[in-house]
Amino acid sequence: MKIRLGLRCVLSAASGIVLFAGTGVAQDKSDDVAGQYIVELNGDAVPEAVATHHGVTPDFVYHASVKGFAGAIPPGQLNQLAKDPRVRSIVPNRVMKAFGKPGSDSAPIAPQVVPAGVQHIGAAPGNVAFKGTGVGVAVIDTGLDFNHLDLQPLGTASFSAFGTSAQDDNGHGTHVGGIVAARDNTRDVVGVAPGATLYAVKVLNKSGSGSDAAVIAGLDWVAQHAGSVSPAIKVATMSLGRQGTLGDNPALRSAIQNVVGLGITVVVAAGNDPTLEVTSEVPATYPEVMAIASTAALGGTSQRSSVGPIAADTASYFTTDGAFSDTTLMGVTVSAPGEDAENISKSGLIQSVGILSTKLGGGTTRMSGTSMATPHVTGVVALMWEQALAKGIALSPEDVRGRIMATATGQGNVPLASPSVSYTPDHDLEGIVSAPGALAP
Ligand SMILES: [Ca+2]
Ligand SMILES: [Ca+2]
Repeated sequence: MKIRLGLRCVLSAASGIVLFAGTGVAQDKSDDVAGQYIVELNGDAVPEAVATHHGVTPDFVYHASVKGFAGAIPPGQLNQLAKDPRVRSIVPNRVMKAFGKPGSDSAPIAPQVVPAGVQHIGAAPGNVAFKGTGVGVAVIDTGLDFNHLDLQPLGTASFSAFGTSAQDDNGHGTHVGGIVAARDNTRDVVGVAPGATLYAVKVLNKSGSGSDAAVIAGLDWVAQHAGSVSPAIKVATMSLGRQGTLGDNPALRSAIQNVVGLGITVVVAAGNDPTLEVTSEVPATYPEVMAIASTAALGGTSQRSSVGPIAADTASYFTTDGAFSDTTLMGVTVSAPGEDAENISKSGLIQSVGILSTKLGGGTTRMSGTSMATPHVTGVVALMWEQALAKGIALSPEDVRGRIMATATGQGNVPLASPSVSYTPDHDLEGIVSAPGALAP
């Protein structure tokens, strides 16, 4: 029997921007960016030539991950473009958002704290033989804080879809980056792969919002630079998305497919709406990516006598999930900690204690979301790549997925079903990502 708890969920800090909070976030046609379209071209077409021919001045031109362009296109030109044999698809540009929620701030920490999520997946310093050294990780997000002392040194190359610096102006990307690779030193926190090098790929703005067109631009930069930067980019992390379907943006799907085709693992947040299946989240539904759901790293507390505390490895009240299909390769690949714990208040509301990671401007802060679960897996992929490079072998994204799924902790038992009334169990108990498991010979 399902335990009924409150529909609303209270965060530890009411201030700040609530990105994709809880349930009922409608993302239908109202998320189209008015008048903007993404045009995908045949592989031999020249995007600039097609745009010029139709009088379009694009905001983005894509060459590396997909051929095409995006920008404002008036209806008349749209009709002409649709008749051009060089055009493969035209879709409206849509809004994409970060999948993280701010929690309470905390002061800079000394000495270094090993966050609960890092410990829980077995990646605490000294527990595994690799640190992700020599592995590049693209953080496709709101940017990274270039001045944060616990992320130094960052990759020397970066990209912003907004024509400015890739310096983080929101904090979400910096938090995600710290979960992947905060340094093993004496300050702040430590990430899953503290030796990995982070590349800032800014596709979300100060509000944590972006678009399909900006995300494709980020993927295009990754495809173009992954092999030429040092260290090379082997994994990309995307704690973002929108509601959608497998086929609603062929250009975005092509861009992901081509990045994955370069041997780069793409790890994507499943989404923060527990009423949705991952098959209705883009890009998490794409078979080429690893979609990550969120669990609590630790057991929580309960102030309500009729309800026990929420145990470790319980599905987060906010997580989108959905069973993995061996035939379609769609669904959640694995779960990972997207919050430290969930506590139940006297009134029966679930309160999330966020993951501790690096804060924009220095120090640490807590955030919750599938945004925070995803970089735990990304860090494990970086560890796996250091191991592979030491052996002189390459890891295909399917190798990575297979090993991570096969070695997850607690398969068949966890995630435990969330007691939140918003959550519907998918009955696929895929387990929690394990760093030692993924690195086992
Ligand atoms: Ca540190
Ligand atoms: Ca599941």
